[in-house]
Amino acid sequence: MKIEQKDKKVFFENQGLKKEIHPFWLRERVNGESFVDKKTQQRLFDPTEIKESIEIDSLNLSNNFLEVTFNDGTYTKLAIENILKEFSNTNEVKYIDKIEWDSSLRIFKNFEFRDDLFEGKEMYKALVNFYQYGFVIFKKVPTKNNFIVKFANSIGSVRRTNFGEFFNVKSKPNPNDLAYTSLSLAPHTDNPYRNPVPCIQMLHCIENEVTGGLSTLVDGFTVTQKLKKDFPDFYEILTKIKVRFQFIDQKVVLEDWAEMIQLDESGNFKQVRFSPRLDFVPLIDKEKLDLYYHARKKISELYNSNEYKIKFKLSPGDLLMMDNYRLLHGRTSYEANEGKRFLQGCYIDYDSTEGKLKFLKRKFNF
Ligand SMILES: O=C(O)CCC(=O)C(=O)O
Ligand SMILES: [Fe+2]
Repeated sequence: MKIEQKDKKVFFENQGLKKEIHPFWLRERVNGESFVDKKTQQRLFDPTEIKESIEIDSLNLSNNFLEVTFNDGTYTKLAIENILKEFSNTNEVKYIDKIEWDSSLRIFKNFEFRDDLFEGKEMYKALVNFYQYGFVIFKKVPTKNNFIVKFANSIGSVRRTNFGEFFNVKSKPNPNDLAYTSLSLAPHTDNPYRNPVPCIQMLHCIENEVTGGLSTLVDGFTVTQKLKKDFPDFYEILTKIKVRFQFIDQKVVLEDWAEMIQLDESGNFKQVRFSPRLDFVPLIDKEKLDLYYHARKKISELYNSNEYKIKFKLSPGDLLMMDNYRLLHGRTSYEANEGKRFLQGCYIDYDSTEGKLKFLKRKFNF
């Protein structure tokens, strides 16, 4: 890709294709001190007030910069690199390739907590790890005073729900969710009934004295790729039918309709939802339902099979951060009389991790 100029016009060339850049587009990017606030990098002018007949009066193109004077008298010097960056218009985290994994995943790098973790290079590496594998584990995270909230707010902002800012995962009387029992939990994604679904879940282990109660994780991305390859009809129907997910509590009824495998506008993986205690397929044709039920059974078998599941024990101080759009999580059962098992959980959204990652990338010039 490169930038060229001819007859007071600016062009960008990409793979042999040359196109003119709209002068208005360049005028909007005028970046002198009186046009853009240095601190916030926000515009000090309203681009909707620029006259539509804007044209270029003079141009100077060097290796790194484009200097433009417009017919309304404004002048700007733009970095070529910044212009080219806007052409691809892709989110930086999309460049981090997902690494598919299954039960053979053995070594995963852990990141140790320290007071300056959130501003340092280790956090950048941890976030890259998170985007590659869909999860990351932090060690030795302080366990007093609901530290998870501070932790989450140091990456971004806690996403509060009707469960509160955070929730205590322990076996309790009259639970409103099976998470608050000592029963095993099959692989599931959290809160598929919310709109939007919380993007990222954190689970922080405070105490874990029981022999069971192992944590389980499954890569929904790996499993859906497998389904797509081996059972295309099942994949197809699960990406098409919008299922109703519901959660009914004392003071709230939460419902949302969505596909079990949701694709983005280019047909690529976006999100999985799976929580077979909370899903209700609409009343559609019997033949379609027949296929749907077979497909759901197959994906459930894959999610639950030992081929894709990793199992590990969280120790006090361990904080697991996982992508709730990509991974499924669960736990094995435990005997509550044996000792204490206490985790604290909360959610954050992608703007938190993306915002932090981009900030650190710029800070360290990665
Ligand atoms: O107890 C656990 O390890 C996980 C519980 C759970 O699924 C949750 O809190 O979302
Ligand atoms: Fe859960």
